Order: sequence, then C-alpha cells, then structure tokens
Amino acid sequence: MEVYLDNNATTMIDPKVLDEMMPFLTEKYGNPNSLHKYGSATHPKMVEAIDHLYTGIGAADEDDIIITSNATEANNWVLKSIWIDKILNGDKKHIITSEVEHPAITATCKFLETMGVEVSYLEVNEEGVLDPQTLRDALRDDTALVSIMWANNETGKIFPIKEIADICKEAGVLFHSDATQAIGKVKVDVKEIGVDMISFSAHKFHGPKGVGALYIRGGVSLTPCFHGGEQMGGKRAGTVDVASMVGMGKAMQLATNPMAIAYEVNHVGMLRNRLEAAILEIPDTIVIGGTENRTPNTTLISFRGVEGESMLWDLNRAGIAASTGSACASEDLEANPVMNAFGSDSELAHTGVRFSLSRFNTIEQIDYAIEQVKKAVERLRGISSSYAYSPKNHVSGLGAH
Ligand code: 7TS
Repeated sequence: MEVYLDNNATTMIDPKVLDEMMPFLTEKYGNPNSLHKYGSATHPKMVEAIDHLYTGIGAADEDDIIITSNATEANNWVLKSIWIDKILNGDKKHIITSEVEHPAITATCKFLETMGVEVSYLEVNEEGVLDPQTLRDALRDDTALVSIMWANNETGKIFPIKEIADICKEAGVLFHSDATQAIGKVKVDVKEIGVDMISFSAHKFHGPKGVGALYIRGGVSLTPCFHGGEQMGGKRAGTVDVASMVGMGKAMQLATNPMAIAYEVNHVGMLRNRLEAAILEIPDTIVIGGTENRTPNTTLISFRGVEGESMLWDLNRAGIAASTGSACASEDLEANPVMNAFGSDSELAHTGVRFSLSRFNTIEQIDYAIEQVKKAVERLRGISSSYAYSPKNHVSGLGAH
C-alpha cells in the first residue's frame, strides 16, 4: 500500500484544482495584460481566483493580496522591504522573530544581520510556542517588525496569534505571520486577528507548486520586491502565471470554506489521533510539544533509541512517506533545530518523525501505517546497541530538558 504522510512538505494537487488550471495551460494562453481577446479570456477566472483568496483569509477590499512564486518569496519580500523602508531609510534597527520559524524567515534574518540589522530570535516555551510575555519583553522603541509563524511546520503547534497581534498593535509595530502551515488546517481570518501581513504557498493546501501570496493590510506600504511591468499594481512585476493563480484560488476555496475546515478538524484530526494513539502504545515514544493546540493533521513523534532517518528508510520501503522534519533541511543529518529549540535532549533531537496527513488519507492507510511503524521500531531497536527500555522514559509530553 502507498501512504503519503508528508503533507507539510507538499500536498497532492486536488483533481478539481487541476481541472480549473488546464484551459490556461492549453488554449487560454494569453498574457492577461494584452488588449486582445486572448488576454481578456484570462480575466474572469483571475478575478474569481482573487475573490477566493480574499474570502479564504477574510481580507477586505482595501487590502492587497499579491501573487508571488511561493511563501519563501513572500517572506523574503516582507523582511527585505521592511529593512529598506524602516531601517535603511528610517530610524528603526530591530526585527523580532522566533527561533522555530522556517528557514525562509530565519535565513533571511541571518542575511539581514550581515547588513547590520539587529534580530531577536525568541525562544519558545515547553509547549513549543511563543509565550506572549517573551514578545512584550523583547519589543524595543526601534523594533520595525515582528514576524511570527501562525502554525509550526514540524509540530503543527498553533501560536497565540491573536495575543501577538494585539501586543504588536499596542506597541505600534507591524506584525507579519508566516501562515503557510495554517491555511486549510485552521481558520485563518486576517481581520479577526488583526495581522498586517501573511504569507502562504498554494502547494501546502492541494494547489500547484510555484505559486503563493502575500496579504498586505490596507494602509501598509512595502517597497516592491520586483521592479518592471505594472503587474500586481506595480508591487510585483512579471507576467502572472495565470494557471497557477487560478489553481491557487480554487485550492483556497476548497480548503478554507467552513465545511472543509470542519472536515479537517473532524476527519483528518480523527485519523491523526488514531495514528498517534497507536504509536504512543509503543514504549518510549513521546509527542514533541505535547498534543494541545495543534493543526489537526500533524504529529511529531520521538522514538527513543531510533534514528529518525533510519525510521524513514524502513517506512519508505513499506510504501509510507513521512519526514524527520522540514524537507528543506532533510539533506543534512544535523539534529532537528525545532526539537533542539524545545530543549529536547540531544539524543531525542535525532529521533523525531513527522507524520502530516491530508484530506486524501483513508483509515485503511492509517491502520497500515500503524502496523509498519510498529514493525520498524521493533526492527531498529533490535539492532540498536544504545537502546534499553526504561519505564521512566515512557512519558508523553515534552520529555527531558
Ligand atoms: N513557511 C513555512 C512555515 C513552511 O512550512 C514552508 C515549507 C515554507 C515557509 C516554504 O514554503 P515554499 O513553498 O516557499 O517552499 N515547509 C516545508 C516543510 O515543513 N517540509 O518541507 C517544506
């Protein structure tokens, strides 16, 4: 059986999304900026796509949603524009983020540090989320931006985004959130939360790869990321990939309507809980960050005495795709930085396996995965000289600091 449980890395494209895209990859190939009928033939579906994006995240007419190539571009844009606008050309010096952001944020911040920007990488608490008080303590008069993720890609932990937004508003500091792992998994309503900017990628919610967006609240201005033509109101030049944009709009509609979110919470959540509960019956397993306040599709589980990578290979042979953490970092066998950030001991930091589900998984697949995980753990612990079962290790929650 084939079981894909790496949906936080990417998702399969929904066939309904592909259907919407196909005409724009074939006969409707016009450039939307052309004045002839080939150009105008793209307009109705582009307008529809934008409508789906606005509805999906609760944006208002005065706000902007700019199509980008992915969340990485959107994140880079925000950080680099704030640097240009408020630090190079303003009187601010400081950016705040967390230590468990995706590299699209942390690597960009590291780059900005080489340009003289001061960055605070806030620690997360034992639950793996930012304590609002930590943010209050870190804010300075010269803070230009706070960028904190909506939900973590490795653990699925949901950050206290409303409190963070309120603190930023009170301090008069712009607040950006990388919502890449939140869209389609939990309700993302930019107005309800009061966030200034959010980033996301379509391929995380059954849309195509290579397309994403940056939401910018009305009244917030950012230096354009690409200069050139007048596309996207001059804020992001370059001919729009119509098929991808239409696909992202459809994917957003399918993933964020209230029925879809209810299905994610109830059905996908039930499958995740079934998988997790069965795995936790194996001695010496823990859920990193605990089980509260997570996206319904994700669990990051540590199997003491089992290298995460070895586990992945065994599962791969059995037809199951999982991850040791972010695929963007999976080439090197460094301990998982997110697990390190949680204060897990160094042995545990190498033993995390992330299972991330989607609405396309079935109960049969999950039961097969449970069986194969149990087999893999038994085999790998059997050949591991360092593993010795100890009842004190059989805890759920965070584990040792
Ligand atoms: N932000 C977050 C929170 C992410 O999880 C990812 C991808 C990105 C940004 C970058 O998305 P892209 O579409 O621009 O590449 N995260 C992962 C992951 O967890 N495993 O593989 C990719």
